[in-house]
Amino acid sequence: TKYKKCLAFDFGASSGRLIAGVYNGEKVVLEEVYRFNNEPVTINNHLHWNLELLYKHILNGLEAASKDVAEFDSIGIDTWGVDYCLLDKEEKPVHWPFHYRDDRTEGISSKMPIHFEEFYSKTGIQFLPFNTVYQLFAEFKNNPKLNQKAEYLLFIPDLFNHFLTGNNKTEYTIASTSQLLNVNSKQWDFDIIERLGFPKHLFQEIIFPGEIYGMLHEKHMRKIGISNSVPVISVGSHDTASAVAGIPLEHEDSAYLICGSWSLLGLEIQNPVVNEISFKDSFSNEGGVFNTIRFLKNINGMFLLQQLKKHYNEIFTRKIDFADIINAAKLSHKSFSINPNHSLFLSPDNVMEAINSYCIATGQGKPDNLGEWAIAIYNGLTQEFENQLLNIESITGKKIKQIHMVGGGIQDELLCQMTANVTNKKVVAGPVESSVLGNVMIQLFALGEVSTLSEIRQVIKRSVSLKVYEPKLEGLSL
Ligand code: LRH
Repeated sequence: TKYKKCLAFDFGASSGRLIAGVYNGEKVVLEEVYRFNNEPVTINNHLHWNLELLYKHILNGLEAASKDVAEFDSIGIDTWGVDYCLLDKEEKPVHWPFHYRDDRTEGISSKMPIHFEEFYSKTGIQFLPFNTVYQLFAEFKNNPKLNQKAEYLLFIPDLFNHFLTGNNKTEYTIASTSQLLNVNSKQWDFDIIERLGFPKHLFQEIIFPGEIYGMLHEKHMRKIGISNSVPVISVGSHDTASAVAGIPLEHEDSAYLICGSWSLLGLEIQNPVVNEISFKDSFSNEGGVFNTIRFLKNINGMFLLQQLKKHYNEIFTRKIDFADIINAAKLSHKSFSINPNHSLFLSPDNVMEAINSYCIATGQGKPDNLGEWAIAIYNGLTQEFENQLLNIESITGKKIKQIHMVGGGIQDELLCQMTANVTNKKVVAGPVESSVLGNVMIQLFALGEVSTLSEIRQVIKRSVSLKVYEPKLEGLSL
């Protein structure tokens, strides 16, 4: 069999990576080619993507990949959702894209002519203050000249695909996070767009995962030193869409829990569920690969533990890493719990103070050491998983049998075991690299190597090892 080599760029909260997925007709092996920093930059007091540097990193990554003896067959890019870039008539970014944790959308939703219910009934997307629609509304409000200036809207993976190919298209799964796509037609909802006063011409043709975005531009081929062009493939360019594609799901009644900065908990379904209860419980119907719907809820995630490590190390002289946090949580005598989705925890300046305020306000007293802050996070996350699983069961009428946990966060065994314990369900953990695998597999689909989603998942199952956590009822010990 001829090997295929697919290059996957995955842009995560602190780093971006280029990983090669090598397929031999049976399994995929991942090899890291290039890794770079992806911290936001502050410009005029606002948080932005570090655009110029990232563009350089993309080309450096491709150059590194082209030095390898085995040529590569295709490229696919995924990033987190909702962020976008506006380009002018010359196809130049009007400015570097904002990062969704920038605070310019604060309070903006109350100024909009469309209410949550109506948004939800049309788009099926849960309210999150940073959804593209609120970012865009804030941006046009602060800068009315944009109406003349902005010609194209591209989500970040579209923007990078545009750099590589020269084309302007919008990939469906990431567009679905915008709250501007109609949940039934899977096309732009121009009724919403017009009522919000956004120029119609901003919105580009929607293309679906598995289609070709375009061919790598000649100027890049010359720069990186390759002689045959390669397709840039429209993968599930929303990292969560790629992550779901990359889970070895076997049953319709298995839930998934993607553990990154965010915890994304949900089900893969065939048709959107948009009703009063799903609205009240704030569940999204995001677009998935192969025409599926990702019925899911955004819950705060490893971001909280990352902030705990960062803020603790800024304040205390004893420096800690994740192992210290986990041990301290296990040894904590007192128990605390937070609601991880409380607005205190979206972008806290000091997560320990945020936890203290929350615990005091909810009558739990005041945590005051690493173990107590940590256990407040673990309890808060896992109890929220349990609450939302119950909501999923009551909304869909399904009884969830097991939970597939994937993403970097599953390296934390305490999180996996506590999730099994608190939900009283079997947890199947793996793979860590589900976004990258999902990205690579959709490329292999576009190249004609695999033809269905279940075939994709069989390849993944053969390629990774999974770890099972059975629920234990006797406390937290592993
Ligand atoms: C996870 C994620 C999530 C979005 C958030 C902005 O990385 O893409 O699905 O809601 O980041």
